[in-house]
Amino acid sequence: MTKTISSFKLGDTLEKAYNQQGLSKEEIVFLLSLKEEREINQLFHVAQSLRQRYFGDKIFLYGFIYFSTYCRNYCTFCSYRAPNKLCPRYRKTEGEIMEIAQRLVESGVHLIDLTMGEDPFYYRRENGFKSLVELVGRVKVETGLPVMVSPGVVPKQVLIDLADIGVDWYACYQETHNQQLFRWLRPNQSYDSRLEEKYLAKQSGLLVEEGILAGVGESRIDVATSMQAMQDMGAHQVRVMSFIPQRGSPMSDWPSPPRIHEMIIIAVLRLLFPDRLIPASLDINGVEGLQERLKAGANVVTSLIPPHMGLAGVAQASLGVDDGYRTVKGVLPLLQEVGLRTATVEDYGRWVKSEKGKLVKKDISGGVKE
Ligand code: SAM
Ligand code: MD0
Ligand code: SF4
Repeated sequence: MTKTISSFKLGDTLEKAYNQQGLSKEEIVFLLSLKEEREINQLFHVAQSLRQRYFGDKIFLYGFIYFSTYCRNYCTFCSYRAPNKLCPRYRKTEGEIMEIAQRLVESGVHLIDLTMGEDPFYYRRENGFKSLVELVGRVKVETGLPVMVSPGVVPKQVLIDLADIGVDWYACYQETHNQQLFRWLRPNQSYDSRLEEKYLAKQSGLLVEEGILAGVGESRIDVATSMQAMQDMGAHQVRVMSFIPQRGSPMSDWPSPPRIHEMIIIAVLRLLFPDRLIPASLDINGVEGLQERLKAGANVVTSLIPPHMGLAGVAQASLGVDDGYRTVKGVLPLLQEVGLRTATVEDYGRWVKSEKGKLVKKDISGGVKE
C-alpha cells in the first residue's frame, strides 16, 4: 500500500536521504510540500551536508555567452520567441564571441556556456550547423576550458560532431515532464524529440544537463515526475529556475513564483543527486539570490557575464550585468560569507574528465551522415 504524504515523518525521510537510500515519489512530494521554516531549514541542512560529502566547500563557476537572441520557436515563457517585437535581437560575430570567451577565462571561470535561440542562421540547411560546430570548437581550443552548448534540438549528427571536436556538455531543459503542460509551454515542438535528444547526446559522449521551470502551472507531482525523469536519463547536471515574466510574451502577466519553491526544489534535487552538479543561476535574482541557492545545496554559479559586452541574460536580460556584479570578482565575497570557496580550473577539469570517462558511447549515426 502506498503511504499518504501526511504519514511520513520528516526526520525519517531526511535520514533516508542522508544515507542515500533513495526516495520514493511520495517522499519527494512530501518534501516538496514542506511549509514550516524550521522544517525547510532541516531540509537545507541535509542538502548542504550531502554537497559537502562530495564537493567539500568548493563551488564551480560557469561563464555564460548568449551569442544569439534570434529564435524560430514560440515558447510562451521566453523573451526570445520568434514573434516578440520587444526582444532586443543580436547575433554576435565569431570575433566578438572569442573576445568575450577570453574575458571570461581571464576572470577565472571554469567552463564556458554557449547558448542561443534556435537561430535560423545556424539552423539553415546550408552549412549552418557546420559553422556552429566550428565556432564552438574554436572556443574550446582557444580557451582550453570545458565547454557547454545549449543550441536547442539539433540533428543528431550535430551532437556527434560536437562530441567529436571535444565539446563537453549538452544542455537542453525539458521545462516540465508533464506532456500537456509541455505542449502549452513549447507549442509545436516535439516532447519526445526534446527528451530523446538528451539520451542521444549522452550516447555521443556528451555530459548532459536537464532542467525544469518553477511557477509555470506545474503541480508538486509534476516536479517529482521531472526529478525521476532526470534520474532515469542519468543527467550530470540538474537545474530548476523560477519563471520570470517577459515583456511582449504571452506570459508577460504571469506572476513569478515565490522563491522558496525554487529553493526547496534545489534542496530536494541535492538529496536525490548528491554527487551531481546543481546550478545557482544568477539569471533569476542576480547576486542577491546567490546565497539562498547555495544554502539550499547548489554547487555551481551559472550565468556569469562580462560587463559592457552587449550581452543579455535569458530570464533577467540586464540585471547586474553592466554593474559588474555577475562576475567572478562579484561573487567571491558572497561565497566566502557562507563558508564556501571557488574550486580551481583543475578541480573542475578532473570532475568533467572522470564523468566523461564513465559514459558508454554508442554509434547513433545509423551509418548515415545527415
Ligand atoms: N534555445 C535553447 C533551448 O530552448 O533549449 C537554449 C536557450 S533557452 C533561452 C534556455 C532556457 O532558458 C530555457 O530552456 C528555459 O528553461 C530558460 N528560460 C527561458 N525563458 C525563461 C523565463 N522567462 N524565466 C526563466 N527561465 C527562462
Ligand atoms: C543560466 N541563463 O545559467 C543561463 C542559461 C543555459 N545553459 C543556461 C539558461 O541561468
Ligand atoms: Fe527559443 Fe529556447 Fe526561448 Fe524557446 S526557450 S523561444 S527555443 S530561445
